[in-house]
Amino acid sequence: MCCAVPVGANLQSAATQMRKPNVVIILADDMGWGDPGCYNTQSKTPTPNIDRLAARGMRFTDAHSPSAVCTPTRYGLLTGRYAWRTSLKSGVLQGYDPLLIETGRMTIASLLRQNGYNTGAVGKWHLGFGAQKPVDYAKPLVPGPNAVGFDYFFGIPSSLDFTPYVYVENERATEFPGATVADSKHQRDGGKGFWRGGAIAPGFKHEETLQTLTDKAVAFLQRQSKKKPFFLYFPLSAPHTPWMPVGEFRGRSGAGDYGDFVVQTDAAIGRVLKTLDDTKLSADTLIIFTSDNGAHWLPNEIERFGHRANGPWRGQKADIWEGGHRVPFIARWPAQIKANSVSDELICLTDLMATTAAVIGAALPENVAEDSYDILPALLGRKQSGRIREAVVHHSSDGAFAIRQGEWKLELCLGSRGFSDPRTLDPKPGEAAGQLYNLKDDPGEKNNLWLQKPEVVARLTALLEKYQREGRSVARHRHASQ
Ligand SMILES: [Ca+2]
Repeated sequence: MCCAVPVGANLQSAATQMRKPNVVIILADDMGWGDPGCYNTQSKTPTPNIDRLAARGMRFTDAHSPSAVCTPTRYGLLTGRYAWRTSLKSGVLQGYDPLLIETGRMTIASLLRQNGYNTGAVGKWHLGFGAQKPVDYAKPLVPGPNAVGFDYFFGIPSSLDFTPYVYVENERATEFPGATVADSKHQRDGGKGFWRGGAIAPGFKHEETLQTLTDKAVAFLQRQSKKKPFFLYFPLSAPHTPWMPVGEFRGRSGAGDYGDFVVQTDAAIGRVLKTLDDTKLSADTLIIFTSDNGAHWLPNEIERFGHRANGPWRGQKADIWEGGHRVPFIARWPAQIKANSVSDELICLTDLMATTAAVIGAALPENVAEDSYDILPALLGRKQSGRIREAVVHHSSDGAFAIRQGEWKLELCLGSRGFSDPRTLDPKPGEAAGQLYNLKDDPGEKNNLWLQKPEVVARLTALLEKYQREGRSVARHRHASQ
């Protein structure tokens, strides 16, 4: 019932007739499906700017990050390929790890650069620098973002609670991380944040990072003009820990430091939107807002604040359950995407690569973007005979797999295999060896049908194994037909 729908000739000609739009991708770090008010009317974290984006664009309810944690999602977003196909089979990179993206592999940035765009990345990189471990921050950080398609880069190496704490501009640390900061106490409330101890640049202040990165993103936009299209990839450092809302944002939510930091994150997004308005670039810009995985929000915090950061979904960041990888996803493109629209299309952040190619009318070579489906038909509200994606593969922080097709979700594990309890369970003889849920009837993933539906288990297992074996989930002829 779910089959790939090739992009038709009509759509392609429509895409090529459009002026090449600017493309801005804003990737929140650990913001949950239930944080933005436009997704959750009971949210305790006011997000007027994200809500405004949704009111003027399309909001997807069934969008997924390819992984439930940072690094693999970023790899998948930029390359259109699942990161579990690389050497990274679980977890994330550390701050001294080499570049994960293979130099020579096409990314959204290199695709757009080849097609005449100015390309910039500002924010949390978390994809490594250089060719060997450990990275030496006294030397040029080559290869890095510039080597995989970005004309300009400014940002931090990895998460804001991972060492080293330093800014990198293009291929250099702006200040050598020669000082040391002590491990902070693990604070989930009280305004002091959390980070691991270690190397820090003398002038680096955690609480200023979101502001600094936003200043740089705004400056990049102010350097652009209507003469040449641009691409800005803006992976925010927030609302990931350390939760350190500043000044006017303190006390603005009903969900403690985390909620206040979500409000501050929303305001940073608002500054980007305002800059596009002020520079008269909004009308020609496709903006995507999404998040790299679910919120790191614990059951006792749901109870304490009455705020469901991951909405109705089970679990949280890192989990194989929906709370790990179902994320907010909003697209705004004036005159192309219908305002205040909602789509229930099943999509994955790996789809941004093929979609971007379709938007600019570029054909992708066969050997790139192996897990990327063109969702432009959904964005443009075109009627389709079936779903765009055949299926989506999910991946937990410790490397467990799940596959989703239509209403069925098969998880080849017991437990969350992420942060939620129980994390892992050993199968017992005669009992289910994994989890199978019907998300239509059971969106909360409570009723395991593994034993009752062996034919569905077998079918989805075979499909996942085919995707793993073949090195791709998009048919080989697919990109060439675009
Ligand atoms: Ca993250």
